[in-house]
Amino acid sequence: MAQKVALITGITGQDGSYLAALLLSKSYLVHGLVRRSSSLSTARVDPLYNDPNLHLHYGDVCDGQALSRLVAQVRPDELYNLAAMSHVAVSFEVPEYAADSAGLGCLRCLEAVRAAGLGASCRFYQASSSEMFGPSPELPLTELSPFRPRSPYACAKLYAHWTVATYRDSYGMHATSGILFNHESPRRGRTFVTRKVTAGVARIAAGLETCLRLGNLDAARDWGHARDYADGMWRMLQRDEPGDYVLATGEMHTVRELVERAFAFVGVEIGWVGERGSRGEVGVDAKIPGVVLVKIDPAYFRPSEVGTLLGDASKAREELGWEPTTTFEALVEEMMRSDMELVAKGDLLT
Ligand code: NDP
Ligand code: GDR
Repeated sequence: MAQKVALITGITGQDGSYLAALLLSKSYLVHGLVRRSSSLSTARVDPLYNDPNLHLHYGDVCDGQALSRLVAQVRPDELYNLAAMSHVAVSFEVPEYAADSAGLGCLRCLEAVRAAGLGASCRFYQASSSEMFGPSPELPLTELSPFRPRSPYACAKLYAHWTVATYRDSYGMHATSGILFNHESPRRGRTFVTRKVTAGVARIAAGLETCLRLGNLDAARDWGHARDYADGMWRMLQRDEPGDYVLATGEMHTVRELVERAFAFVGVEIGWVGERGSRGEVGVDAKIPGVVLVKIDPAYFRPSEVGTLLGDASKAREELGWEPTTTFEALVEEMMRSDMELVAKGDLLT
């Protein structure tokens, strides 16, 4: 059988690195799109660098011409579009760029596939997001739940999501959207709340920092492990029929629980005092006697917030045989362990 060829945009990100490793382990030829920056951005894929089946190319999903050239050159059997400005809070500061990368980026990928004459052969995966649901009165959320996006990021992702459905219906393309709930790992960027907390607590335990500054502690998310979700992406493209699939654990935890669990890992039991972290409340929130460990900082509140997100992945379980394998407790433990090791090696000094 001919070797399968995959192209991953966003290969340098958390998910891209897990997906690349998975596809290489399945003997794919993997091409990755790397956004040029003044400093190296390939740390997450460095361990794969010497694999002869991995090829990295400079490009940008905001540059349609270069993208089209690359797709025509590598002629992928599977294209995974993971590239995006992926930070919800930051999207309020750079809304146009969020729309360009997360929204139009998807359109450019689909057009590049069509322009290369691969519309009938290339299977396409779009990284859709649970943020598209926004605040919802009914939980858990499924593929059929209504969308109420509440951030420039979510609006851009919803544009991409409907574009995928439109190309599927209009041109018969094998175009699939994975509506993924939050997934984390030791490779998560440090400005996302899970990694901010585990890296922060590891630094506090080592005496490198005194206090964590956080926003809405009452926000609740359905947190899974990125490795499981990369496996789900691949499974979606192995189906004969394209479609939409929710990937989620079906369990929801608050940021407060995350903080408590991370501190418990280093043997610190924190008591909560003062204000409870609702919008606009500023002040001391958690401490052990005499030591303030968590402060609520209004800088980390968003202009509009999605308070709770909980998913129902029944369709993925039934049609893809997909199962999340990592519990919230195990996830926090793995991230804490990894950040403690990085601190010990002197790799988390700032
Ligand atoms: P990351 O932020 O870790 O990675 C994003 C990737 O996109 C990076 O490789 C980044 O490059 C790249 N990128 C950003 N802008 C551009 C651009 N203009 N052109 C080319 N590449 C670009 O995100 P994740 O790995 O966590 O997520 C992957 C995708 O899945 C994203 O689209 C995200 O929005 C979506 N998603 C993520 C979820 C999660 O919980 N992790 C849940 C649902 C959806 P660089 O390294 O240079 O910054
Ligand atoms: P999210 O992830 O916005 O869900 O988007 P993030 O970890 O940024 O926030 C989760 C929740 O925690 C609250 N929060 C804080 N968040 C951050 N970043 N920093 C803080 O200090 C803080 N304090 C409280 C947030 O308000 C929020 O409610 C992620 C991204 O990966 C998206 O790309 C993806 O689409 C969605 O998950 C599903």
